[in-house]
Parts: sequence; structure tokens; C-alpha cells
Amino acid sequence: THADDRQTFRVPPAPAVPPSEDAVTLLRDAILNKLAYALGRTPATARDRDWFAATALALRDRVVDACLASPAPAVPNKRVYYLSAEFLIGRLLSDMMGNLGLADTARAALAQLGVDLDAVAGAEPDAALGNGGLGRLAACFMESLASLAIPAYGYGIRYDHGLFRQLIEDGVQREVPETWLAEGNPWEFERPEAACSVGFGGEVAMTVQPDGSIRRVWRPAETVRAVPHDTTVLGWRAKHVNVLRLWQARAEEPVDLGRFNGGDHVGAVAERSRAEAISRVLYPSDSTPAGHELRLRQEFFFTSASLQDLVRRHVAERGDLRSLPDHAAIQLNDTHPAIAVPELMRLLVDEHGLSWEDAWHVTTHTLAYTNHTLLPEALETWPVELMERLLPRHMQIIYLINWMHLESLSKHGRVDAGSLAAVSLIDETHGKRVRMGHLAFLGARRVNGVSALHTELMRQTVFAPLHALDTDKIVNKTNGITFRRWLHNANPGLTRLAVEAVGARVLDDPGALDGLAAFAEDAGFQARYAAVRRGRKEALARVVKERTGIRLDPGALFDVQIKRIHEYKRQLLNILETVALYQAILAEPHRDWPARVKIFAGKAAPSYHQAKLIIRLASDVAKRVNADPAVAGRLTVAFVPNYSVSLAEAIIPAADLSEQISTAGLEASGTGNMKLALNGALTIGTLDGANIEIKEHVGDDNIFIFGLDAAGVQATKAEPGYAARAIAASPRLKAALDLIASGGFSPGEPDRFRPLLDEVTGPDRYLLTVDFDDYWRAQRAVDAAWRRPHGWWRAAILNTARTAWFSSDRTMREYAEDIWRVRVGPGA
Ligand code: GL9
Repeated sequence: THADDRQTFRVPPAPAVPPSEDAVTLLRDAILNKLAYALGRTPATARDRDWFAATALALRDRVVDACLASPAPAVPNKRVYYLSAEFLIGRLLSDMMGNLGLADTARAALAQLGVDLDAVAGAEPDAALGNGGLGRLAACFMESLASLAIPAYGYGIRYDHGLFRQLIEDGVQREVPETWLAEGNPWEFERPEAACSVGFGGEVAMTVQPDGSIRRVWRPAETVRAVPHDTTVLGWRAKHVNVLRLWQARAEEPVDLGRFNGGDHVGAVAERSRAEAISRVLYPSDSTPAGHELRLRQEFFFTSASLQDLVRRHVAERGDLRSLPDHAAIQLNDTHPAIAVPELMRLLVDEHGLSWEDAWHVTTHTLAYTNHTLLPEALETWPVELMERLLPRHMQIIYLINWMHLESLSKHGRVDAGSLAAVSLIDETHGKRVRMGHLAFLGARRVNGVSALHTELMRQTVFAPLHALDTDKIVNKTNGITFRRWLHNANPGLTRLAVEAVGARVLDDPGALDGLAAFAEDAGFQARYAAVRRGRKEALARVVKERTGIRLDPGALFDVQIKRIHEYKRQLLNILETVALYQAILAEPHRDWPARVKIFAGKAAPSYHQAKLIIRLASDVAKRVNADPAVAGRLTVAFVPNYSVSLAEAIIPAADLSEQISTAGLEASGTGNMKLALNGALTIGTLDGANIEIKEHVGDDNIFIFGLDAAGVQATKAEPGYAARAIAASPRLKAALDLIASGGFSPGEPDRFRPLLDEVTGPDRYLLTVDFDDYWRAQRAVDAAWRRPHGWWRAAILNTARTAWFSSDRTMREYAEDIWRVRVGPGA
């Protein structure tokens, strides 16, 4: 017999426990009730969107019940506050159903009403309040915090319009506003009673106190109301509930009645428009700081409101603000909330009368900062002139912090004058600008990177001078993902298989996944694992057909690259390899090329022309390749428009190969890499970010690594001319570049892709040319592995079995222990 047939997977399927009839009836009636009394609809006229809202409201009641029944004390000893300009939540229905344990009950309840749960779930708009990995990480962290029963608030902005909707017209990205709130948001509670005011502009007044001391008081020229909207964040098995508090900007006065009555109906609401603009749209910036005043207004708006909120809570519960570090840990998600450093100082010193020394102690023992990128163009700085105008008191405080910092260094002879400039909060190299990363660093007790490599590079590069002053401050906390969403909800078939194989405890302890390793060689198990994948590929093929008209063969290898479009992420390297593969198949049509489908999805920042051109090239290559009968059945290319969290949930379980091919040293961590590996896609990738740790966990045989490592990239960059040399040495690469340059994919317009080619053949800042041949080699190793299904599925199963460490529960436990010093809750 064939080795594959020796063992068979014989664990009997766990008897599926049907939801109790009472529970179904109860939920069904609750949904009908919401439909009638909250929405004013009848079942006969209800659309899927109405059923969604009714179901969401019925479930929200259960969350409130869980909250009221919570065993946690009303005043926990210590809370975590996670400040983030982005929370990329996506849809919440399956999260809520899953964590309440009501997924089957809801399905049955709706079925009794003649309604299909999947259609209802599909009617929920994505809450796209983030750009990419950084925002999605915040959403995963919120879910894990609740599941670990760590008392926490997420604080952010309730954008009216999240990330733009992406249309692809003739290969060209067009952005249209996204309107997730158009039909209301059933998950949130508006809390007008907890609103506060946030100031801008004006001046700093000095008053002499009775004891002769001088007090500074900020008198803003303008104030804006910050109105909280709370969404409950329910933990796994409904054991704990936290709150995501998103601030909406409102004018202090809705209308200037004088002007209105004078006939100026538009001018009467001008101030209102100006105030409300603050929470109107999410910046689609993708790690380049938008140099707009409005962006700084957004950052200060949510940071100030959040700090006021938590300071008020602390004063009400404990009285004395000097004990804040014992009861609050504030995490700054990147530098967007870094203005928290001077704002907390201002609240403590100016508003609550603490001494500067006490306030600085409180600040530096409460705040912590996470860095998410070292790309120089992404490090936030703000012109001093703008700061002085918008936040005059904060600028004074920043100067004072900087003065004390530099003074203490030179007093202790720690640094010479030259290196003082490197650690100063003010960058004077091109006009005076405030370095927000440095500010966050000084104000934080701990500063963390998001993968082992990234943290090491933080110490060696951008933060090296500051690190030298305090070598304990920078710590690593490798990112993670919530398995409830990215395994249980996104891939129920694989989850069922895991439960049958290793028991239901895998739902509570992802570590139990390692039990799957015992089945990696088992032919029966492999067949079932492959069948689950096949089902998801068929489903994805339907989605792609619907969105692009492109027909995918579910039997082909699904090779996916899904993430923001960025030069450093090197989608262009993948497209060049696609072109080379196309040419190779044409040249040798009779070789046994395995059928491959290249799937791309991702948004480009609207002003990022090279990224938009990469989308155009992917679309144009797809057009020619898909129409060429000579490669039919061997190579298909699809660019799927409007990448989102919910599209990711459809693609990830259907992926066979995960492209993680950034220039080494530039991807801080990546988190899509973890989601894909967990779902059993094999990674083709560079030694970058968390890929390195994924390789360590899944084993060298179960991942395809290629290209220069971070040190190699540094060394190569030191020797200009590398692109010309690499192209000269690679006829295959040269041919692919030539076909693009000759208009092979843009008939009649050979210059269409000139800017991309000029970059690659010229400076090649992202070293595509240098890594190309090794990438080609790795891709052919993928082909060879795919031809041996037993080995392929073994490796896929081992990926699922060995990626448990990338659970964001693990990440949050590490933050809790090393950074926040907060207890992980009961039963977690
Ligand atoms: C990012 C990094 O680029 C990713 O490598 C990392 O996984 C995430 C989360 O830590 O943070 N930093 C960053 O600015 N973005 C990231 O994805 N960009 C966006 O979120 C758009």
C-alpha cells in the first residue's frame, strides 16, 4: 500500500449538540420583537439589513445581560487604556454570536423565520476604521483583552467615513466614500452625558497664585465637544465585557441662531462643519504622515478626550491622581496619540495642581508606547510653528520636557553636544519639527517593537541614541491575532476538524492545536483537511467571479498576496515573477506546470502613484494572461477589488500559498502572515518581521524562505549599481522587464509603466532585482512541493499545528505581565 494509506483518521465526530428548542424560540422571539419595536418593520417587508439590525440588537441585549451578570468587581484594581487612531473592526455579528455561544441558535432561530443567517451576516457593513495591520491589530487586541478578562477600554475616533471603498475601473483605482453608518449602527450606545470639551488654539495665560507662584492656564480660542459612542467588546464564552469608546466631534452650539435669523443659513452652521470635520474621515495614509492640520486636530481630539475621561474616572474612584500609575496603564498605539505626553502633564499640573516632578513621575509610570514601523517617511513629526498655533501650552510643555532631558544628560556628562541633537525632541534639520516618536519614548515607561527583528532594529537604528540612555526601556512584544475571528469564525470547517481531532479544549487553549501534528501524516485526516480547503476555494471562486468576472479553478494552487499596496511589500516582485512564469510557460508549453492562480488584493493610498500603478500592472497582466489560451488552465491572475476585513475572512481559509515578500528589515511584523499560516497556507517569504518567528515555529521544511536578510540588504545598499548588475546576471528578469517596457501589457501605451520600471532598473530601493532569482527558485520549489500532495498537506497541517503561539491572547498576556503589570482575569 501507498504510505498515504497506512493510517486513517478515525476519531469519531463529536456529536453535534443541537441548540435547545427553548433557546431557539427565545432568540427568535427577541429578534421579532426588535424587528417590530426597534425598527418598525414586519417580517414580510424586512430586508436582510433589517434582519441584521434586529439580530444585532437582540444579541446586544445578551451582551448587556452578560455585563450585568459579570463577576468582575465594579471598580477593578487596574485598567488598561488602549489609545489608537484606528480600530479596524470589520463585522461584529459572528464575533458576538461566537463568543456568546449562540451561532447555531441564531441560525436555527432565523431559519424558523425563513431567513438565512449567512445572508443576514453579509448585510452587516464593515467598520473599516483603520488602514491596515496597525488598526486590525488594535481590534484583535481588544477581543483578546476581553477574552482574558483584563479590564480595558479602547479609545479612538468614530469616523463617519472609514477607509474609502476601492473601485477598479480598467485597472485604475478610484476611491469613493464608505458609508458604514448610513443605516445606523446597532452595536453602539451613544453617551452624551459623558461628553467633554477639547480645546484648540488660543493662548497661555499666567496667573500669580496667593503663594507667589505662577500658574499657567491655557485659554483655547475654540472648543469642540467630544461625544462618546460605546461598543461592548465581549470576551470568549461571554465571561467578560470591555468597552470600545469612540469619540465623535460635535460643535458646542449646533447653529449660530443670530446668523441664521439674519438669513445666512450656510454661515450659521460653518462652525459646526469645522468642528464636525474632526471625526468625518479616516486618513487613508498608510504609514506616511498626512501633513495636515486636521490630522493633528484628530490626534489631539481623541487623545485629550480619552485622558480627560480616564482622569475623571480615577478621581471619582480614588481621589488622588498621584496613584494613577497603580490603577491605569495607558498604551499609545504608535505615535498618533503621542500628544498624550504633554496633555497628561497639562491635566496633572495645570488642571489638578500636581508639582511638575509628581506629574512627570505619574506620566512616565502610566504611559507605554508601541512603535509599528521604522520607515523614515512614516515617523511622525509636526512643525513647531503649527504646534505653537494649535496647541500653545503643549508646545511649552514639550520644550520644558526637552530642556530637562538635555540638561540632565549634559550635567551627567552622558553625551557630547553633537549627540544631544540626536536625542532632542526637536529636529532642526529641515525647519523645527517635534519628533513624536522621541516624545512618546521619553514619556513612556516601556517602549515596544512588534517582532523580534523589528525590536532589535529599533535598538540599532531609529532609537539607538535614546536606547543608549536607558537600555531596559525597549522590549519586544511580537504581534498576534485573535483565533476566535481568524480560525473559529473565518474557518468553521477547519475548527470542527481540529475539535474532532484534539478535543473541544482547543477552543479555549490554542496550544492544543499542536495535537494536530500527530495527524500530519494521516491520509484520512489529510483528505478531510484538503476537503475543507477545497470547499473554501470553491466559495472564494464564486466571490471572485462575482466581483471580477474571472473564473478560478479550485483545483489550482491559490497563491495570495493580500495587504496594503506598498513598494516595500513588493507586490511588483510577485508580478514580475508572474510575467516570467507566463513567458516560461509560453516557451515550454509541454512541461508539467502545475495550475496556479495568483490572487492580489489591497488598497493604495490615494496619493501614492507608484502603488496605484502597481495595481494597474497587476490588472493589465491579468487581462492578457487570462485571455491567452496558451496558458489557460496553468496560470490565472486576479486582482480582487476593495480588500477589507470581511474579504480577508473569505480569502485566508482558501489560500494555499501566502506571499510575505517584503524587503528584509522593512516589514515591522506583519499579521496577515500569521492568519494565513494558521489556516494552513504555506509561506513564501523573506527573513523579515514575524516571518522569522513563523519559520522558527513551523520548521524550515514547512516554509519557503528566499532572498537577502536584513544585514544583507544593508550590505547591498552600501554598493550602488546592484540593480544593473543583478539584471545583467538574470536573463529571465531582463525578459520580464522588457516585455512590460515594450507595451506587452499596455498595447499602444508602452510608457504606461515607465515610473515603475525606472525605479526598479534605477535606484531599486527595495532590491527587487537582487532578490528576483532566488524568489524564482523558491517559487519553483513551491511547484515541486505542490506536485506531491502528501508532503504538501503534511506541511499545511503542521503550519496549523504550530502557529498557536501567534494568538493575540499570548501577546496580551505578555503586555499584561511586562508592560502593564495588570492581572489577567479569572478563568483566563
Ligand atoms: C504596521 C506594520 O507595517 C506591520 O508590519 C505591523 O504588523 C502592523 C502592526 O504592528 O503595523 N505599521 C504601520 O504603520 N502599518 C502597519 O501595518 N500600516 C497600516 O496599518 C496601514
